[in-house]
Amino acid sequence: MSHRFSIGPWNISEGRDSYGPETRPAKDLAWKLERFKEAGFDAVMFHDDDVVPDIDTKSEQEVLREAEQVRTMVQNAGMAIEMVAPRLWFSPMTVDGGYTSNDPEARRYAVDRSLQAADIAEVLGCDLLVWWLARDGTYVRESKSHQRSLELLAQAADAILAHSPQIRIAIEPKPNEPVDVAYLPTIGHALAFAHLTSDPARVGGLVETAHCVLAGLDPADEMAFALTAGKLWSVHLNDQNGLKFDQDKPFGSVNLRSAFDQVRVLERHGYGRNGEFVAFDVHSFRTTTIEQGFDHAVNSRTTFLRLLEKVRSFDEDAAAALVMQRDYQALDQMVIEHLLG
Ligand code: GLO
Ligand code: MG
Repeated sequence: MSHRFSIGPWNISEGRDSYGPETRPAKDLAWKLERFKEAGFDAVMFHDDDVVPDIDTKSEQEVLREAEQVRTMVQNAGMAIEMVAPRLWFSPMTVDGGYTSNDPEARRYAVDRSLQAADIAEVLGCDLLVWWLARDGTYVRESKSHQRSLELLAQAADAILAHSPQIRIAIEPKPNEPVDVAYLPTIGHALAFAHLTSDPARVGGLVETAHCVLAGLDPADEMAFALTAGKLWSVHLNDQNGLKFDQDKPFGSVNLRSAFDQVRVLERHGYGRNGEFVAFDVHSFRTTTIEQGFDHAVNSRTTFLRLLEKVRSFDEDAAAALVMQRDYQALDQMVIEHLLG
């Protein structure tokens, strides 16, 4: 089976970080689509305001009209649209969180904006709404009640599920950053949370490599957990060098063996058979020029395909025999030798 690849416009970025400004010029969607297509990507991931910039200043009618134009543009570029994510972490309304803010007006804003994002998804012809709950957590744990926050999250999910019968919500768990402690830090939390909603079958997950590392968990196991439940609806493959800020490094660039294990687990479970995309959530280094500003994604895709060959040529029978003999030492070296080629 061949895989289909997905990427977001935010993955070609301007290089700004907390300590300094942009190092690359901004490029528009048309420029990015051209690069995506040329590099062999099949689909685009969008935030609601990637589709409609300055979204909060526009009427619902204008928003949907612009979404229609983007749909045509992406179609003309020969690509599909994988998902839409409401960006609930930029607005002054969501300083204290989206759905779990202590301010009822802010919570209403978060839900309204999410319903609109579901409408945008419908116009774009996709059924996946991604929930990266950036600010739904706390800086000061005593400032919110965990139970109350879970109830608020369930109410928000229910509002979306009722509003858009075609939508599935894929929760992208992350343990921290920008908040100190998040409410849904792992895929286990996300899938347990699904059962607090009115339609658990329509609430699943998206597992990102870096977020698993930040949670001190194994990315391949986190993916396998969701796959076992039939709920791995997307992945954000990237890499992360230990416990620090979220790095979104090229896939396989820190831990090649872990990347091999992730590809192996996806392959073993037949990931992609139900139309799932292999997506990368990767960022260029700040030192990279705009001319090389998409190489990190191209390289991630290449690494995935190289590892897929490694997975397919891995002698699973020999590995199984070593497992039978409980010779895990030999198995360990067998994997290393295979990766070294
Ligand atoms: C940040 C997240 C972010 C999301 C994106 C889609 O840590 O990985 O990039 O994946 O906003 O919701
Ligand atoms: Mg991500």
